Amino acid sequence: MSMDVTETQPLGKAIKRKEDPRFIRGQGRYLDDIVLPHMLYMALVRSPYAHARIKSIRTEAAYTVKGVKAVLTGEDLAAMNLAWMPTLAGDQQMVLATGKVLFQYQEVAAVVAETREAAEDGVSRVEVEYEPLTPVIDPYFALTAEAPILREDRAQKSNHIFHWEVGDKEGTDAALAASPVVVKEQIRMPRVHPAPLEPCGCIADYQKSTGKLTWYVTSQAPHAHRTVLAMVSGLPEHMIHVVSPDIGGGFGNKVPVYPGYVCAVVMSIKLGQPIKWIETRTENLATTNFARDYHMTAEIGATEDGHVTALKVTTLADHGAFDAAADPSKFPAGLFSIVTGSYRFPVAFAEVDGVYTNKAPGGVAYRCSFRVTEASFLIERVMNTLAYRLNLDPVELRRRNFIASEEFPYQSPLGWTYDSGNYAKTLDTALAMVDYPKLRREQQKRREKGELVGIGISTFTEIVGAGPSHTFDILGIKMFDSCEIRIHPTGKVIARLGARHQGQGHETTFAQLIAQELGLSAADVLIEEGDTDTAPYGLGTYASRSTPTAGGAAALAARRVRKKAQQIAAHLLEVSQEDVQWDGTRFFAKGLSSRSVTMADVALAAYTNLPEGMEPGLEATYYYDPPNLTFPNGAYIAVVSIDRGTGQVHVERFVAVDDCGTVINPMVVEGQIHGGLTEGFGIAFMQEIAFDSDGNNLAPNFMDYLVPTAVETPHWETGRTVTPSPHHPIGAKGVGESPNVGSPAAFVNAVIDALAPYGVTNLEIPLFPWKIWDVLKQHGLT
Ligand code: MCN
Repeated sequence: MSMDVTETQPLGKAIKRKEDPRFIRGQGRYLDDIVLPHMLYMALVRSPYAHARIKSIRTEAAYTVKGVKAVLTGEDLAAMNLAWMPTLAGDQQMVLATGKVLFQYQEVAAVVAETREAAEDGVSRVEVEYEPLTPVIDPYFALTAEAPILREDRAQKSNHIFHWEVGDKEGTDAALAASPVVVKEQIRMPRVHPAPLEPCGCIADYQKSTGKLTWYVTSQAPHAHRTVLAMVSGLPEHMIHVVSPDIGGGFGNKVPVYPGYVCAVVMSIKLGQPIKWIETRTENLATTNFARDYHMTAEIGATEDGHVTALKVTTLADHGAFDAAADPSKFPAGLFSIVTGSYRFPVAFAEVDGVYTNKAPGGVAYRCSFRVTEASFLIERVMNTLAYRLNLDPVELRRRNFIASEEFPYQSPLGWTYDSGNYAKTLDTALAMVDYPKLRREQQKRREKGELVGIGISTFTEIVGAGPSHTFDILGIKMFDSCEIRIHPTGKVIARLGARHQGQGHETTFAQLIAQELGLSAADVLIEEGDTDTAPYGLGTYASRSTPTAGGAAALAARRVRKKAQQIAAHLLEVSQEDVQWDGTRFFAKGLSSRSVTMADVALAAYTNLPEGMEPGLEATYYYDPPNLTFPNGAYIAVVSIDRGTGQVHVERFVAVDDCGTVINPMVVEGQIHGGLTEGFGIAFMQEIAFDSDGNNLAPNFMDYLVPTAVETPHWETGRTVTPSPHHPIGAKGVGESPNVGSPAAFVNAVIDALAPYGVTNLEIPLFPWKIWDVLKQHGLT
């Protein structure tokens, strides 16, 4: 049941989202709604080739189009020393290509005109002469001596980007050699795209008179964008004002800085007019940050009675033409080292090699996850293989290997300290929801009738809240987050955070959190994010970090405000500070509950009636550097049947039990889980950005890249367990990515379970019906 926004003590209540009325009524203010006086429009010339030498670029004809004002090429940028920009992974990316193009749809020139149509017409008149080169599409081939070197700009003459390893290699090899049972599986997570409904874009508005640049941009991380832009452009950072308006979905796609952004800024400075650039759907799908493209091999050692002894993982990561993955700098493979998952592996080793190919750059985002989705998919899939090998129920295998609740904080062999969890309880809750023994009996009966029915389990551990400054930074910037709270004289509150929501409901949930700490209702608290001139510095919203980092800052900023409020309350109650008590909604004199003041009373006094010598006002800012990440987890069960006639998989049931610690708003959390499960369903069954041998992107539109709609999406059944994070100020863990991280393996394990009696133990996603149909045919099941 949803509650009203005026409820006091709102933490944990299903309060309706404050932002929804404006979105539902079409009153959101998105980038394309912003129209500035004298605004011009930009469109980009893009390469039709995946790999080609640029012989010449002729721009004259573009100027013959009515309304075209200017054309920018890589040579122009090179003359300004702006030909290259740093990526968040610390690589360099060409802003506009010079010399060579390295992926299909790469940015080659920018055309600015009075209308979008004229800009696009201008684009069609720019003449680029290319000499096609052999594209490198297969990442394994890219590492061979026969492969051409793609990045001629780099000192290192190889397509190899990085090698990263973690854990005890010798110990793992020895443990595997000594293990009575070893299973080995190759698992690929193909390239996918987060496909937000609103593509990326910006308006650069440079005012010559003041020298100030206002940059409206679809940004999940406005402060980081400001800093990167300052680094790239040389503009002083305080003269850049980034405004991230309402965002129509981000899912990690709006974390990086894209070449079009830099071109728009350069053009605005050059022409002294605002420049709007918004991608087309194809530009978004074909050039902006994709995710996955991990080619993984895992070996698990175990005893005959099903206790795991070691895990070894080898991975090739295809990063495309430029390493633009938004991974924290100490972790070129993101948080992949969570790959030991929920299980007590005595020893483990993981290594990842990054490689360049002629594909669009990127490599991390899709409900972000910083490679946790890849890691969870791998371990949950290979644990399934181990269960078949041992002839053990996958539930039983998991039970035998779970980290026990009393073992937390748990030190994983790959370096993480898991904060808290009760995996057995979470799994038991999910099993009870499906009545597992009954479900297995029914499966048996249906199998006997010739039906292909499968049950898939995934009991994953997430790692979220990239923040602790001793461990995390992006381009050297520490990943703390922040909140500033001001209480006005009438007791109304404005709170600004360094996070930037894109649909996650922060206007409601952070209002609830702050209201709870201040004894107010969520209606009394206005949340503002996304404006760098007003919000304190923060690293933004991705990696489910807002609750663990900005949420921690919000709670602690509120407590800081309350501390001052207590001093003012003592003055109003005419008692000493030690004799003031707080009961959650008011301050009262110890032992005298009839003498009390509310936060609103205190707020008025903060501006009108202060104790002698006290600074007026009631506000505080907190920069929260969390001591650790948070480790949400869940148990997911999928039940599927396969149509023998078509290969179509029908998801009959899906039960998701999540533990994200203390819940701020159960309705918002449920919404996050529904959204993430739907994306996980898309990854398992519908989506792949594939390339042909010439490097042509085969899915640069919604005809070929499928996003689940209400028609395909299964019905989700959700449940919850709560194990608070011991180090977070309110015990909350992040949740946004969990369903996307945990669900793909449950789906695939269920399909494999349906086919396991016929000897199938591995299938490569996405499980398109035609792929399943081929498998059915091979096994005589059609
Ligand atoms: N929440 C809560 N109690 C908890 C944990 C979270 O009530 N214990 C609430 C939060 O307060 C917040 C929401 O759930 O309102 C998600 O919180 P959190 O897990 O902290 O994640 P973020 O806010 O940092 O969002 C990031 C995450 C990621 S990484 C992507 S990508 C993503 C996502 O969330 N992109 C989204 N969810 C999305 N949802 C929408 N609608 N659009 C996107 O682009």
